[in-house]
Amino acid sequence: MEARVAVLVLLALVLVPEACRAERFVVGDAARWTWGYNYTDWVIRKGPFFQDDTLVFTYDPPNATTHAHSVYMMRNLADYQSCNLKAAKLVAGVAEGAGAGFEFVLKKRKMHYFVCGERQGLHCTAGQMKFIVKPKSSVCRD
Ligand SMILES: *[C@@H]1O[C@H](CO)[C@@H](O)[C@H](O)[C@H]1NC(C)=O
Ligand SMILES: *[C@@H]1O[C@H](CO)[C@@H](O)[C@H](O)[C@H]1NC(C)=O
Ligand SMILES: [Cu+2]
Repeated sequence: MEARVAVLVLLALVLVPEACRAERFVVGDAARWTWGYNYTDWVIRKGPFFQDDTLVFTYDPPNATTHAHSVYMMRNLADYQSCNLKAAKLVAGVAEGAGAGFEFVLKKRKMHYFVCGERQGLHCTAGQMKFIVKPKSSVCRD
């Protein structure tokens, strides 16, 4: 029985092409989620993104020496551009980026306006901690 299951798993791995699996991206790669990194540029280099891909936000919890970061989703482009957090939705709090980080699965094929919400929007305006992702419909990559 065990062997039969193992064969089935192996078969599934062989039959599903590598290119058709959702991927996992650490936002900012080695820079992680931090002040002053150009995430707009990161999105251009890493994209396109597909539905069911996972974005991982990793950042240290705040202490005496490190600044706090967070993840918010803006409601629309205007709020994103002006870094107006009034109607923004909290995605991950200041302590949620610790360790392996916070995972966000791109389930919907809509515009996702991600920003850091710290310092009343200063991390968004001056710190470049913002980016837009619109996942494509298929997880099959070129
Ligand atoms: C960030 O990268 C984008 C895309 O490459 C570029 O248009 C923009 O000018 C950059 N911003 C800064 C502040 O360098
Ligand atoms: C604050 O956090 C950073 C990053 O996790 C760590 O390297 C540093 O030792 C911490 N400092 C204090 C005072 O706990
Ligand atoms: Cu921040």
